[in-house]
Amino acid sequence: MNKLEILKTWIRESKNIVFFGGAGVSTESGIPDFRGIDGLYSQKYEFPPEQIISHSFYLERPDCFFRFYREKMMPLDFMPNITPHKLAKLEKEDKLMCVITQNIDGLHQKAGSKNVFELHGSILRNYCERCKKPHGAEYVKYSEGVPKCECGGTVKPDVVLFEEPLNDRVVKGAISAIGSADLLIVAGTSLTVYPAAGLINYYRGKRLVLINRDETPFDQYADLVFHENIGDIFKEL
Ligand code: CNA
Repeated sequence: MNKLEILKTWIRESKNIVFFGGAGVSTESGIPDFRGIDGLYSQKYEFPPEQIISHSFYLERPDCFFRFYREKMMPLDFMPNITPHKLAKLEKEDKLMCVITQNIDGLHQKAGSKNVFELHGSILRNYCERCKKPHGAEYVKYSEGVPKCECGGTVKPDVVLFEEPLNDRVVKGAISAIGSADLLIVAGTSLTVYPAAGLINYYRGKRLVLINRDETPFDQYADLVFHENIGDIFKEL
């Protein structure tokens, strides 16, 4: 049996599939990743992106943070590609337990997925740091300078910056799902950002599938590895 046939068989035989994804899931919708060849890290900025999107930089240079954030991290008009659509369908068919994503673009929900653990938050949620009032993504995207609430507080995106902890409830939910999965599909992630990448160590099954264009540090632990475009695999499923 070839690798694709094995994956199809595993999906057919599974009842508790968990999908763990990263920025590579959205590149086929036109949203650049960080570490792929066309990713943000290959472009040149005044400061390295990982510095700009850190908590300390947000506090020290909020104007510069929001300039970069609006321009590079707020892809509001993009539509889900085949992978989020197929995952939403698998959830509807009661085969997929949940999607765990490091993405912040909301594409899985746009495709119809209900059970999504967003490890790094979402650009679609924004809260005033002072009065906690929620603000829409458009409000942040189309304001100027540092976005302010009517009360004068800064509107902060509900996105986990470098140096910030992950949401405890989200992490616990993700760990519990991975721990009870009969098939774990990991796709479109360089698996270099922690603690997110470490969560796949909670998988106890024997069907770990990795789909990523580039090699990852976890390839050696996977039971099936595809170094291909995710969409090319998902369109066959
Ligand atoms: P990453 O480190 O940029 O890695 C992405 C990986 O996906 C790379 O190894 C690529 O080779 C691979 N890849 C890209 N496109 C495809 C494709 N079509 N098929 C197969 N493989 C592909 O991204 P990670 O998610 O691992 O890193 C985590 C960061 C990236 C999180 O904090 C995210 O918030 C952040 N991020 C999110 C988005 C988004 O929400 N769409 C975009 C860019 C970065």
